[in-house]
Amino acid sequence: MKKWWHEAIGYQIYPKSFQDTNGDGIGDLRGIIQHLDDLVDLGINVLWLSPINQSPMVDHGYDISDYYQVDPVFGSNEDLQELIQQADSRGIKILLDLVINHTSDQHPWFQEALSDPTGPAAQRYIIRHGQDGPPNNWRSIFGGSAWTRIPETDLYYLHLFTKNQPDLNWENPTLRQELYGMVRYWLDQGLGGFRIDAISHIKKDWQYENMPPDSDGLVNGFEYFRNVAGIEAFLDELAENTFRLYDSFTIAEMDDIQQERLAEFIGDQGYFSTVFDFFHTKFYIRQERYAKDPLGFVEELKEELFQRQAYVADQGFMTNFIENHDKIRSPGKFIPKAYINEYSKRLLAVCYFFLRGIPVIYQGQEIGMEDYPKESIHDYLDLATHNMYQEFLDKGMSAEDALFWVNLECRENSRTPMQWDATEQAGFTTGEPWFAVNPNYLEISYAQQRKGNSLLAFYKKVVALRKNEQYRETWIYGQLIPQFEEVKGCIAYTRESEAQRLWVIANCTPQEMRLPLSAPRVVLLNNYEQLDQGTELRLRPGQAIVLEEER
Ligand code: TEU
Ligand code: CA
Repeated sequence: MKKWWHEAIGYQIYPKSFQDTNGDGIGDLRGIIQHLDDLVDLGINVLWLSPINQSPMVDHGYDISDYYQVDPVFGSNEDLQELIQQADSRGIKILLDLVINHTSDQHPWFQEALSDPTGPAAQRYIIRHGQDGPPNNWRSIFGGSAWTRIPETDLYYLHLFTKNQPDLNWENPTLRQELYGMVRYWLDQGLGGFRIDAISHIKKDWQYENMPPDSDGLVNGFEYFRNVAGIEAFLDELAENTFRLYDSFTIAEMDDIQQERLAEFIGDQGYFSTVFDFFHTKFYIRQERYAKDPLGFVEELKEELFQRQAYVADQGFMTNFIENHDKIRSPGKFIPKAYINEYSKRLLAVCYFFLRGIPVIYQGQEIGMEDYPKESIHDYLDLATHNMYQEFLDKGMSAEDALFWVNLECRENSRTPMQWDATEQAGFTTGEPWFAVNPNYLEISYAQQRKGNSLLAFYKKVVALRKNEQYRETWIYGQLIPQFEEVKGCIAYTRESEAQRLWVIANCTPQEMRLPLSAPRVVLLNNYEQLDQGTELRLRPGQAIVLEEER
């Protein structure tokens, strides 16, 4: 069945870092409104905002203290209303971030629970007795015990993320209805839908068992709190009471769904429209390995990519992305250091944008923003980052090495302010930015790329080709067939429908690549100016192209 959101081309905004308009150093909703025309220009039609609800910002908004209010730092509920309308009038649907695995510890619900931890209101959270310590040895996803003691009691509450993000008790039917009511409230405001945070964790294995611990006495208990049997009842009820009533578009943050169960999650009657395809998040290019085995990385990635594309094909649509606010920037993640440049950034865009599924761009990706390694751990703000550093130290790493690894892998790399122009603070703010601007804004900025043959211009071409009337049906519904799989360092596939055969070919090696593709084809996209087509196809190092086969 065709759905409106099959045509979605998404863009993620991390509001704190997008555009400040009042000089307080923090991005805001007016800043987003100000740039709507840029987004129209880029060609996107769905805009996902990381959380903007009222929050103490311990996890930058992923800790909500009032689901019904926009945090004053971002603006007002009226500003949001205006954003929704202004976006709508430009053909852009807004997705808010739905954070319902946990709340902030400052949420009145939790404050109520603390004041009477055995009373009925406390049933909204997961509170257990501990004997000489926490109820079990689960480690929080962000490090440390997943339990925190409630002062003056032997009771502990569960938090899979920071201790300021207590997990909600989804077993409580009253709580579930309260959440559904809140979701409907927002859908009534004219949203396109939601990106749904950490939703794979809402069901816990009710036995809360201890498991064999690591050296710190704790254990990663994912099998007890990720996609646990019984979660489907919650998800179905959620969808039935909210999303399905509005034909909304939902992207769930839900990794590790069993392959056989995908249709149940994202099929026609699924709980969500789509889920992010996280398969690539574990891949990071490493210099030492690259030196010994230059193409091993691409080969492994390619194998898994095509396997994923094949198994999802009959079940639904995944959402494809190469960056978000929880990962480092894509150039540092996928490209060997010596080859990070305008060409290779274009190659990344070509490789993922034409896969089967919904493409999403993360703010700054379209201008090629890069990681910003810090000189001191104190320059980082994120709790998860600091916990990561501490865990490295606990494992016996030197402070220098720990910082090296944090710089390589920590999620704050992608949270530096958007680089709009070459003025002070990259045009992000007239004040002091909440998080330091990457000093490379003099070389990499939006203003500089507005004209000419820039990465931004290339992204516009990519989006335009993905939306082009002539090819759109094939990009959305056509089959994906891997090509030249045996050619090392080549990522290539065709997208096929009865009427068309479109080729996407990328030479991910630093050498020329020759491919047996003889008949000339129409070049739809090319990250270089030229293409050598003769009796065979000759790709330059790092060349990536899209061709149409003439039939
Ligand atoms: O991220 C959840 C998160 O940390 C995942 O990467 C996690 O490892 C996965 O769910 C395990 O299956 C989301 C947000 O994107 C992040 O920014 C927040 O900090 C987090 O939830 C807590 O709300
Ligand atoms: Ca501001």
